[in-house]
Amino acid sequence: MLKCFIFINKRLLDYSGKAQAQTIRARISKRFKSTAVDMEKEIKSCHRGALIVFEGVDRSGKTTQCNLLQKNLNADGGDVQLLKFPDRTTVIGQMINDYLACKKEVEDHSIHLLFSANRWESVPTMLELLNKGTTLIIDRYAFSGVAFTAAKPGFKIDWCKQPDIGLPRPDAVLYLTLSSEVAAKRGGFGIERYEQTDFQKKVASNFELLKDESWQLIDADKSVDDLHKELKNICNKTIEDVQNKPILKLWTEGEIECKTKS
Ligand code: T5A
Repeated sequence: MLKCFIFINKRLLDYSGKAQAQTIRARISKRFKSTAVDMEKEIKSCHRGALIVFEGVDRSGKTTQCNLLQKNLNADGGDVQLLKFPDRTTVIGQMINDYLACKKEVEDHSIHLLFSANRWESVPTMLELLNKGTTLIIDRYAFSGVAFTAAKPGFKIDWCKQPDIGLPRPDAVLYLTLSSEVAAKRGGFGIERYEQTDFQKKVASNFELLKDESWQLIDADKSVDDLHKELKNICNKTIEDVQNKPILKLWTEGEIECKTKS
């Protein structure tokens, strides 16, 4: 395209001085410019979105920050969607909600598998969005699943990981740290099933065992705005870094097959 443009432009030199040549040159430049913009758009649409997970103990501010990021990254021209696990809108999610709100008892192994099933039922949508370039900000993921169940008596980390093996692997896990004492002072603590300080301490020590190279520990004991600025920078960098990388599988080797667009 560029060569063609230079060639035509050279030929137009023969007409130098003629108003007609100026008009033709302007038309070609305009056409070339719009093609370049289209090409840029096409290249961008081939980039995949990033999968960014927020984890942390209860009340560390995950939901507050995820909402702000979705709003402000989109306001800057990004393509960002928010997911939250458990997703309480599905049939499985409603069973989990009743359990968390202490309205129903569910056997501990069963509830663990339901939390995992609630993630797997979102995977087709997640992959479709990632492959079309949408970045996903996820409020809790498989790490919560493991850290919370393994805090119950008789559960081992390794058993707890099994049902989530092979989920899309996050490009970044942003783990918000907050002492359980500060968390307990924040609004609403103690309403749901797992919100007791001793249990949360066990959960926090389990999260420590799940850290890998994709994790970044962020001190969440700061103002909402300061924390947001820090997280937004990390998200922008992650989106940039992973756009041409494959989507990997969680806790196992291999890539997730990318279904190319028609
Ligand atoms: N669970 C989850 C499992 O057992 N297995 C699993 O597989 C999964 C996925 C529900 C429970 O399910 C368990 C873990 C949980 O116990 P949830 O729906 O994420 O998980 O729980 P929520 O109650 O929605 O969220 P959290 O309790 O985790 O709170 P967040 O999202 O960390 O905090 P947020 O943003 O809601 O803020 C809490 C309070 O603090 C204030 C807010 O205004 C709010 O009042 N706040 C701040 N205050 C001061 N400074 C800041 N920087 C603040 N940021 C927020």
